[in-house]
Amino acid sequence: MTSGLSESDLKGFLGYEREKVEDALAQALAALGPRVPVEFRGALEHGVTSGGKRLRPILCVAAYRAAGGGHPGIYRLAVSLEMIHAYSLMHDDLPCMDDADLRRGEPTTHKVHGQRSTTVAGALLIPGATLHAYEAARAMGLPEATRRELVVELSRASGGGGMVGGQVLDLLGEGEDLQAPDLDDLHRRKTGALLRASLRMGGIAAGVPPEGLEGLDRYGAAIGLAFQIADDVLDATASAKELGKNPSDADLGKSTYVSLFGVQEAGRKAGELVSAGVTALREGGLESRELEALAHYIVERKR
Ligand code: GRG
Repeated sequence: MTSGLSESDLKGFLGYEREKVEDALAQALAALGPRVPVEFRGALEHGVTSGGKRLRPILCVAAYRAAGGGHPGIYRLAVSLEMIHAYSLMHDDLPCMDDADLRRGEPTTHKVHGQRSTTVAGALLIPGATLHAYEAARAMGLPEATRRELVVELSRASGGGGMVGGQVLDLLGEGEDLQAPDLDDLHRRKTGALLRASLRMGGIAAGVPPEGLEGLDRYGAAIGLAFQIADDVLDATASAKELGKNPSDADLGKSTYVSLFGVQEAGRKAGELVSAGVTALREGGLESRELEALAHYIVERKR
């Protein structure tokens, strides 16, 4: 039993939501593709459709529903987060960053389509995702102020104070012994900001009241960090084959929650963050078995 949903209900929920997300992503690609020069379309398609848990859009949709939203167009909005996530992985795997050959059990995008196409396709996804979020919010009939708010959320989470800023800290931290406050700051930005924005965007699209948004925000911040701690534990305890990716943090000389605290203590911290996230949600007046189950899934996943 994963708190919130039984294991089989969670499996069914994730399978169903992933399918809906894949459909919305295929439609996003179909809209973006014709505006992209033909030679870059292969890299674009590879980066966006090569699998993955689709966690960010699923969190966004679950937050939307928890906040009372019911428009089916939420999937279109939610995949703007996955478009940013996809670009970040494509660029992260490039030789000038982590230089990875393997992602999601398959060769990385630049290994298949080359560095030039991967760089271009990734760059195209950034404004592509922003525009996509704006258009999706319009199609949902959301007021102009809400559309702008959603685009600001996505852009802020992706930018210098968020994911890109965190990636810069990550690159600068290679070979350094980072301590807990620095590691928290790095990961709140690099991984946490987009996960947190996933929750906030779902809430904003549903017109959640301020205390509900605060609950989603605190839940998002807590599970964002828990996600990273779980990632570090997996990185230290599972093989590249099991994880479907390389190189490991140790190969790259990165400080991790495991190098700082050890596997057991890191796992305990992740568990505490999950509980804090679920409590924050309830304090915000939101009841969601799906979000509760997702919080547990984030730290119990095997990939
Ligand atoms: C130009 C400095 C600069 C940055 C560009 C490359 C980049 C932007 C950002 C990298 C951000 C990054 C790689 C964050 C890691 C997040 C993370 C833990 C990814 C794994 O997420 P999962 O497990 O992946 O959700 P799946 O495969 O399931 O989609």
